[in-house]
Amino acid sequence: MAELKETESGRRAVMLCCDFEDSEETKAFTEELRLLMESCDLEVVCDMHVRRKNPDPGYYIGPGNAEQLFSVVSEYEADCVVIGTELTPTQQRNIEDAARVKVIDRTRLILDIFAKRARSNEGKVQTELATLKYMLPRLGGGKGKDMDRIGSGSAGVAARGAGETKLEVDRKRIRRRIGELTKEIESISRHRDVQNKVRKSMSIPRASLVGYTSAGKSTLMNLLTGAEAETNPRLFETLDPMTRRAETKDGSVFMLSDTVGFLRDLPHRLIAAFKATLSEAAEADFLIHVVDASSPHIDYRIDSVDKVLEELGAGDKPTITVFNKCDGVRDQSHLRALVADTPDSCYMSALTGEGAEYLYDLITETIDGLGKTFEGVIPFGDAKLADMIHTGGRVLSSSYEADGIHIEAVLPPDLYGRVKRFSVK
Ligand SMILES: Nc1nc2c(ncn2[C@@H]2O[C@H](COP(=O)(O)OP(=O)(O)OP(=O)(O)O)[C@@H](O)[C@H]2O)c(=O)[nH]1
Ligand SMILES: [Mg+2]
Repeated sequence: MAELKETESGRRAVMLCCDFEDSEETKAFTEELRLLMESCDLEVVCDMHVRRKNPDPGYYIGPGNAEQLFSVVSEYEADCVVIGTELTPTQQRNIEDAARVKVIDRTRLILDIFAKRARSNEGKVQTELATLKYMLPRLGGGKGKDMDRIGSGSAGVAARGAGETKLEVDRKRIRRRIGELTKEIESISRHRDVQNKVRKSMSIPRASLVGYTSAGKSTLMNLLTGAEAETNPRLFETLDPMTRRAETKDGSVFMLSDTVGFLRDLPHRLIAAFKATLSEAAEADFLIHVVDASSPHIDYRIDSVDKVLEELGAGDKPTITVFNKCDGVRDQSHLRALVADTPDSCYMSALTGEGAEYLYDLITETIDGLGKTFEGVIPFGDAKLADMIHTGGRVLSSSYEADGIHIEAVLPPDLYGRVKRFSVK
């Protein structure tokens, strides 16, 4: 599908970042671009920085710098230039003309990684849609010839109507495909809505793992639920959401979802295309934000995740922050300071299980905070409700008496609503 061509893998690339300011953020952003490039098998042969106050509307890096690129590319015998931003189609074309080599922007890199990782139909459809929308305004210009990489069927010359150029045919084909994919995504969203309703009707609290890519979400998922989600240091290992039942040590049951990781300035079209997948976070009762505590860029990443959450309308959900990978942090006092400064947080290692008990305590507290305490007597004729309380709530005491089942439990609001008529308080 939309992957960079086979021949582009393992290619020599000039990495170019525009530094609008000199900050830690700029450093973090540059390091991340390098990782994205490596994930696309591009070898960074030259790391170039251009200082500017503002992006140039026609050339992003400015016409002079674009001209200079030509000699850098020649000197390093590079096959392409990667620029750390999303370029407008015009900027991309202009830089390609000046540098006389293919120019790949950051969005294209991320789309390519998503295309490589997508396994499920949902992941593939969402990635293809985002890619086509990215490509449509870029067709026909520069060294891209992006159309050659899309889809399996090729609308060649024979498929053209009288007077239509190849470009027009390509555009038509892409628009048609975008229409088909949009419909497919609507049906995926409907299916997800039904699933969410079913989960909601089970009256079990729902938690969603969120965090920067590679923070250890899937590793934590496996620890808490016994699932066997793929874990890998590569970026964006998880694309397809997974939900499993989990239970804390003192019997609080919850459903836990793992989903796609976040990244600074995740391309907007990707967030839009992945709305169905990302809605796991927006639907959850509470979030578990996993942070890689061994990274030097903790604040930058927390901030990036918070921004995406806000965009998804999940910014004000109850959130537990887990400073993960504590086994890789030498400075333990730093970890303790992080936890002290962050409400509802703990540090642990999802890999070794060290510190998991603190997370379990926080989950219990959060679920209790969501729920209501029920104290009542369930008639024997409604024993099913007692079963639901045992499954979906945290039972503090329960006994069979002559008049029914006496139960004291902390229940999620939905379930509390269903049994409150038997409350004795
Ligand atoms: N040392 C150490 N490594 C960890 C820990 N948790 C996860 N890892 C490693 O970090 C890498 C990324 O872990 P994943 O669980 O795949 O991360 P993720 O957040 O699911 O990543 P994406 O799905 O790409 O967003 C893997 O190589 C894990 O083995 C930890 O507590 N300690
Ligand atoms: Mg993962």
